[in-house]
Amino acid sequence: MTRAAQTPVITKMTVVPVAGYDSMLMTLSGAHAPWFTRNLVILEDNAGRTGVGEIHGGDYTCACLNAMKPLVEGQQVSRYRKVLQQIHRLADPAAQDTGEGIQTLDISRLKYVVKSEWAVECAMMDLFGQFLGVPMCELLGEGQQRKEVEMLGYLFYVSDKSKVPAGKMQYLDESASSDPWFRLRREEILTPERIVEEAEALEEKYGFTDFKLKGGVLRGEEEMEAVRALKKRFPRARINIDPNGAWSMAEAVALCKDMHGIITYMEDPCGPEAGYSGREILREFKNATRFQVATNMVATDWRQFYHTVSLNACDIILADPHFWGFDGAVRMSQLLDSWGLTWGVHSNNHFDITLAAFAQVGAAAVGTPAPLDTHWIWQDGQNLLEETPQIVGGKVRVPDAPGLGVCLNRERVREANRLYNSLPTHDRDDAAAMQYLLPGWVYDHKKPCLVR
Ligand code: GKR
Ligand code: MG
Repeated sequence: MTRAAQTPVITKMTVVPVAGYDSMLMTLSGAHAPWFTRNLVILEDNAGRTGVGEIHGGDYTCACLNAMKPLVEGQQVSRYRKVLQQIHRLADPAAQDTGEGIQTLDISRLKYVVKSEWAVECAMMDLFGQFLGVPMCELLGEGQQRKEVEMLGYLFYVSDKSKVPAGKMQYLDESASSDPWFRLRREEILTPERIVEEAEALEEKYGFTDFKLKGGVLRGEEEMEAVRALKKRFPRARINIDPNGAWSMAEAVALCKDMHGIITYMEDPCGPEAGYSGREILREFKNATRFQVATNMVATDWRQFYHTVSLNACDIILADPHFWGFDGAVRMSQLLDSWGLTWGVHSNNHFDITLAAFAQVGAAAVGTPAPLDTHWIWQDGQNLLEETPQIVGGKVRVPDAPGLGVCLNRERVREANRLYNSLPTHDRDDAAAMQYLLPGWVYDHKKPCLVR
């Protein structure tokens, strides 16, 4: 009798918490700290291969990953679905997780929307793809759909970092860089003219043709002025704005009524109010404006997705693989495409491992995806890979190499881990830096962060 064929066995799972530097990016939640954190999963198998995955940072996610080790080590790389099933069976929901998700962008809840096991899925698929000699996107959904994946230029307002006392929170200074984008991204950018400069620098460096402006910072009218200036400068660009639900429905309708032909679609313009869920309010916003609506806030799991679709509340679902899994995100693209809806990807600050993972998931997504979000342009230069996938002409090329198609730079990973260990806190806190700009500032999900 012949023995069943064996695929390589995972001999070791290592979880490496890492950190990198960020700009003083402004959002409804406040001001980004000078650093951001992530967790890496590094798997080794008995064929001498290494698989990697990257996911959100913080102690909670790190502890969840460490607890999974006994379920991963000793398993064959081909059994990744079984391993994930086991993790799901045995995982206890966090006692503090109300299941509410991030309808009000309360970032303390993001860690429950992010599912740490998807970093394990990524690393196992990386190994399995390497074993089979095929890129990860060929293992997802209906296989590889495209060789290049369109990304958008993610524009942020940026505050003046010198307002934060030196020695308290030290932001990176790149004023001596020879790269115009690297210099600009660490400077203050708070006016429509500066937002246009930001887009110009991004077009020049990465060739983006589409842009998203992160709103929820200034008064809605001022942000719309920036959007108009962008459209004037880039008439062919698809432009959207995402205030993360900061506006009331009445405000959102008033702000958007004259924006047809300028804005391509709206992302989470309003959220829950007056006892109605964000899904119901977005449906009413669509009725009133006829704008297409994208979300990463009201559909973050399959149950929320059911209600979003039942109400026809959104047209574009930004299926972050860290929320939905890689298999889940691509499955979502199949559903959306067959219903005439659109798929995209949401992001948070990340390293280039996630950029490579977005390339794989974007390559496998069925239909015509919206250009994918990425924060990586704010981190470019702090890469953890030997060869970082490049964004050229606004697109990231899917590596031909098998699996995720990447190779870790171990020294850079060690450095990023050293930075992580030197930080006062590992969880995202956008209020701390904000309080230097506006003393006593507290989060209010219905008020842009600089409007108090
Ligand atoms: O980086 O602060 C940020 C963003 O505001 C992020 O937290 C959002 O989740 O980019 C995200 C979005 O599209 O809503
Ligand atoms: Mg969003």
